[in-house]
Amino acid sequence: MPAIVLIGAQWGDEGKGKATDLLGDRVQWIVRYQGGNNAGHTVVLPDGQKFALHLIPSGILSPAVTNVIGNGVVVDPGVLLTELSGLEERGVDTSRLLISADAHLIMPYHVAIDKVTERYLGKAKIGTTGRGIGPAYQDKVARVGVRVQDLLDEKILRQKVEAALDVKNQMLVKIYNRKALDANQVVDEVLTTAERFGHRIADTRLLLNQALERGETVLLEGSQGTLLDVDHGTYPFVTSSNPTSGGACAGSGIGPTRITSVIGILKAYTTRVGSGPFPTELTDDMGERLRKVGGEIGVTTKRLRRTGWFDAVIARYAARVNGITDYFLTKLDVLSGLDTVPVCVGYEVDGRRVDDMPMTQTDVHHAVPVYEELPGWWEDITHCRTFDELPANARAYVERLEELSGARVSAVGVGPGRDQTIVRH
Ligand code: 2SA
Ligand code: GDP
Ligand code: MG
Repeated sequence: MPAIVLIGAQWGDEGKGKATDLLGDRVQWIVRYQGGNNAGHTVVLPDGQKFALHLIPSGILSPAVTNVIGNGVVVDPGVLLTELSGLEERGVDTSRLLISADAHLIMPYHVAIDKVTERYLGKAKIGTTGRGIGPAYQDKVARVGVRVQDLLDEKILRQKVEAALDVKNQMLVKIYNRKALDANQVVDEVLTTAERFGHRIADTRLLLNQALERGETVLLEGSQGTLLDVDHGTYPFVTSSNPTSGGACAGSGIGPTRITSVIGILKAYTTRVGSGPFPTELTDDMGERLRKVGGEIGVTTKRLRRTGWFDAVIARYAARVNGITDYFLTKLDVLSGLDTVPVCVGYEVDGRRVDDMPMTQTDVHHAVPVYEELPGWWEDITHCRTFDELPANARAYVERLEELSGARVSAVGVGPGRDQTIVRH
């Protein structure tokens, strides 16, 4: 009766979509437990077809899997329908998608407030995806959110939207000089949309626990990454949910004793999209090279991702915070063609050497990476399928990262395709 958690170990975009897809034939259920359509998970099928998933779990492309949008997710109803019809147009069977009755809805006012807040923050902006994620979670915690189950009771829905707009319209009009939203229009629109997915609303907490009791396997797919976690990340430059493994229980209704392994997805270098500290960031030609060769462009917003060298302080931190049992090291192929590859083994903070994530954000901002130079390799490794086929220096790179990172590296990615994976354990 195992539950497996799969999380991003850095700032997201480590290749979680590919890893989830890879496990699709070994699990019966795949669950998204936090975030919303801020996520962008890429899956490349064996026939070369490429899919970008935002709200729907990456398991939708595995025919035998039941997919769940868990209670911890925030759901934009319009985006859900667009994503569903986009998949259906490409011949994907979407009948196996359920949505938790307890998930919260992203309403049009959340999107408006997200965008306008960022604009007003100016240089201090978080660099959000503008999808209304933060404002929707704010309402959830403030206990004024609208939940998926409210779509089943029009009277309650109207009451909640009217109460919310009483406050939000004041904010939009008086503070941000924007137009007020009409409660009736918001409700009518959301109800029209909901008619098309009402049959998917379910008590997913109960269904998942019953599945575990029957001995089925559940994969909990994190989005974003450890350092974007609202508790454990580089606050305030974070998302508004818990992408770390702890969030998987709260966001799905599965108890922690069910979890048997935690797979950390770790890129062979580092990227970040949005504002905030990034100790190993490269703002020179080498950063541009990593972005170009690695195709580092936001899947949701098309923003260019910031790039930098591998940071072992982050990997060790992620191993601890998530209880990682196995690392899947992705995008090793992107590093081919370098004479040497620097790896950050620790930081220097105001003249002090530190090996672990500093306690304060001020120190994270001041952290200067201490590098170890590892010899590079020039061979194209995208066709390698066993660890032994890799050039000696590429193997040594993986082994050194494993030593530094606090968990074994069980798989290595050498390309975006499902088969471009070397399984070690
Ligand atoms: P938000 O919109 O409130 O969650 O933004 C807060 C911060 O979280 C970051 N964030 C992400 N970082 C990496 N990847 C994400 N998904 C997309 C992708 C991003 C894109 O797969 O490329 O397309 O831009 C993601 N989602 C949220 C965000 O950049 C803020 O730093
Ligand atoms: P996610 O948000 O963690 O699912 O990752 P994204 O889809 O946002 O970004 C990862 C990108 O890397 C996608 O374009 C993937 O197709 C690609 N990718 C995943 N694994 C590998 C790999 O091992 N090598 C290469 N070159 N690309 C990979
Ligand atoms: Mg992504």
